[in-house]
Amino acid sequence: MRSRIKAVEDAFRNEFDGYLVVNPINILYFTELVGAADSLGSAMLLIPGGEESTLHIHGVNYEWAKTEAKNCSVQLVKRGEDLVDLITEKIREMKLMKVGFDKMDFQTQQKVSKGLKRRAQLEAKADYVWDLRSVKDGGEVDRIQRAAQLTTEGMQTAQDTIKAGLREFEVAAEIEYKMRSHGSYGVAFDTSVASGLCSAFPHGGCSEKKLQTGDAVVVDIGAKYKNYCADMTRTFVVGRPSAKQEKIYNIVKEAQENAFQKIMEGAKTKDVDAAARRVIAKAGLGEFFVHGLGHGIGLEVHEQPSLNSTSKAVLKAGNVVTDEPGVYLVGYGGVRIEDTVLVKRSKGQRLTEGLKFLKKS
Ligand SMILES: [Mn+2]
Repeated sequence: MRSRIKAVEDAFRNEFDGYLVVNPINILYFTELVGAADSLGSAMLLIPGGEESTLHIHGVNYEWAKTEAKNCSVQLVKRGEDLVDLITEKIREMKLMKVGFDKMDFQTQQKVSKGLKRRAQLEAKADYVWDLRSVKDGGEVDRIQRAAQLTTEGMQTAQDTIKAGLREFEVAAEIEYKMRSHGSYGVAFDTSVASGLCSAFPHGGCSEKKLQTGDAVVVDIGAKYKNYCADMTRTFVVGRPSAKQEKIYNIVKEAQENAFQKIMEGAKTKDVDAAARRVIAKAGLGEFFVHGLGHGIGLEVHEQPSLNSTSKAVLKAGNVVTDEPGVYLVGYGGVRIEDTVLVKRSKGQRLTEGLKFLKKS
């Protein structure tokens, strides 16, 4: 398999003679390091087209990176050395004339530009990286699939646990314990167990509120496996759902399925969004579906492509996206159903699945 660094070299070749990766998550992507991006500290990966790439990294992470990083050499940034000066020097030494980068704060950019003394041009351009990251290779799909299985197990626990009198955080604790004890590396985002009126807030969070009979409970969770995330939402009702709850639930379920049927290579993301929106609008609830249908997912919970009414993206085989329509009635309650879906040639494949019905107990 072609390394990710080779792939980005091929992509930037006509525009740049070098590329600087600064965003820590992109560094994890190219070096295939498994670890938390925020513990990576400042590090920079210089990819000079055609020559060996070098990860410049501080002492605290040096030995780890030297052992684990793939596709590049690893160079220690010694105590007292300045990473930015070092990179600038390297660019000059290698006589790179036009260098692209993914993300850099303004001060750093100024410093590099000044150090280059107009001998080389520096330009922000990250599309190459987002495009590459949006199409998952086999190893990435395996990891997301594992994260999705763990997430589905967590959701099963939510369904088994939810009952009147429990607090939202107690349900969250059971879910996280299940995912973690079965192999999750952590949570992809804060576990959300939003009950009653809070279920009408798309990012309802999780509080010390007690679940009450009749509450809708929107559970939005994600496990993480070797850096890769999954994302799943189900809506439960404490006790017997009312006719109105059941009706709204079935509309959202139909919307989610309708969009799912459209997911395949070549589909316009705005058409997939429209397929869900149409069902909800037809039921007269269009104004209460207040967000886009979904988002790409991988090393981050939200990445390319976006699935919404203004998105210009077209699905590619290997994208992994969420399908998550919702209806939110403020002052009443909300329903959202979400799965993580792998895009294939002629269909989508749900990586999270099951539990498609309201809890009745
Ligand atoms: Mn989501």
